[in-house]
Amino acid sequence: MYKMKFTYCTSLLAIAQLCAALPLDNQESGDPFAAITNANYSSGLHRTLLQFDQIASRNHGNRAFGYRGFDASVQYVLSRLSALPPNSQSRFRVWTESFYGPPDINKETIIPTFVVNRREYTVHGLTVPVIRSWTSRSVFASVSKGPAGTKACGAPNAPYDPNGALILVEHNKCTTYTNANLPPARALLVYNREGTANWTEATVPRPQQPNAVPVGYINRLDALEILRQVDWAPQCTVWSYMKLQAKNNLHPRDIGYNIFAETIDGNADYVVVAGAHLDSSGGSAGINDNASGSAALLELFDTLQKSDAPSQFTNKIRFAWWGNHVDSWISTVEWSQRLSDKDARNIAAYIDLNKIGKGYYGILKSGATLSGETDICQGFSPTAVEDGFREAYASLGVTSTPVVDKAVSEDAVFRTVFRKPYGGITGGPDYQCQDKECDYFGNVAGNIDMMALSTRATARVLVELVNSAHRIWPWHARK
Ligand SMILES: *[C@@H]1O[C@H](CO)[C@@H](O)[C@H](O)[C@H]1NC(C)=O
Ligand SMILES: *[C@@H]1O[C@H](CO)[C@@H](O)[C@H](O)[C@H]1NC(C)=O
Ligand SMILES: CC(=O)N[C@H]1CO[C@H](CO)[C@@H](O)[C@@H]1O
Repeated sequence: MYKMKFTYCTSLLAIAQLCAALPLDNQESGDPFAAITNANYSSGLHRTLLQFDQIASRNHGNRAFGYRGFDASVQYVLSRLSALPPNSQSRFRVWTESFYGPPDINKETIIPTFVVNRREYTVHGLTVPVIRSWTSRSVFASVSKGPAGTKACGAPNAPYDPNGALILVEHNKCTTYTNANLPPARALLVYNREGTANWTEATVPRPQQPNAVPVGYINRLDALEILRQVDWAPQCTVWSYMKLQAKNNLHPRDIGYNIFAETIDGNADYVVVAGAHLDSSGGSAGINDNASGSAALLELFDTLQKSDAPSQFTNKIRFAWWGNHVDSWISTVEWSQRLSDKDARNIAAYIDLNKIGKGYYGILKSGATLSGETDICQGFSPTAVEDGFREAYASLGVTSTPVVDKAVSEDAVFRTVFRKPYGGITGGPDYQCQDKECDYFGNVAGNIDMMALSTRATARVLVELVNSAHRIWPWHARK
């Protein structure tokens, strides 16, 4: 079993025990990564967060997707990424990828799409209540198989379960579908019986009474293909997401940008991604939420750009500033679908930084260790990121707090679509100022040193993962 090893020796005893076992080039004196793992990020973070704060002030007080403050945030990050130390070449490749904002469910005809393993399937006639009740434009859930026959119809008035699975059942002339006889359901997807025609919008049965559980209709061949994955390894969770798309794109939509910076050197077969979302919510400068994570990444980028470390990494680091969190992570969802199979395979792990400007030193505990879900089906160590942060914070002498991670943020696609080790850090809920006007620079001003420690912890985890990814995930190696 792989065991994280950190080279940060905090006491004389630790030095004697740990450093003795380390190869020469990792020792403190010759450590090529010390410039980033031991940097004090305080003054840089202070400056960067003030700049995000000013961007919000100049643009109606927010940096929200679809508004001027977001575009200005994108320009700001790009200007930082293109700044170079004198007489030097960039150690990073920098690029942006655009995506469309979510459709307006009040103005447009919406078709839901069901995505399993990056393949899209059309769902017909999804009952409107689900669309209205989804505050977000996509929903992540596991897939499971419902009972056969009339059992699938269930009994009236059984509750919709927001944490339930998307359940596939064969059509059996039910006039109503509820989840009474089913595992907890977020939605039922009904497929046509053998020998019957594919569903169309015109042929899906319309329920006679309001459904307690939302129902949609999916074609048999599609359902059987998905169910084969569920049957293939019963102990593994099959993840999916349902997203809402405009049918005709009649209304203009906002365009957003994800920004990426990836080290030029290093083995492209193992890319450790570290990301944060750049946008704020509508009524807020979003300095803790989540300029804090974006600023930490910018400081790590700057420090790496000025050091020799990027040429020493075994594998690659990719920083990501995601463009839209507020509308259900549409930026990561769209990106995950467009990535080529090769690029998807090459992702080694994901680290998310979210609201690190306040609260505690929270480490997201990955789903695998919470509920016994067996992501090990994929053969990786699902807790690599979590373990890394625990050790990094310990090496910095601070106490960390485990935080339940339901993977409902930018990390969701890494868990459910790519099935890669994921995790990250967060200061926890900011009951006072989240999404409010008071989330301006003053909300975090007293905590910059804390944020700097978290940035340093992130540097340590990044260095460790980027240099060991090929050992943690050897199966992934090329044939
Ligand atoms: C980093 O620098 C700030 C001042 O800019 C200081 O307050 C803080 O204690 C330093 N942190 C560490 C860990 O040395
Ligand atoms: C029925 O739907 C499936 C999957 O959506 C498609 O592959 C198949 O061609 C369709 N069959 C007919 C007769 O249209
Ligand atoms: C404004 C915004 O998108 N805030 C989000 C920041 O991240 C946390 C954790 O993922 C979310 O709960 C917030 O909604």
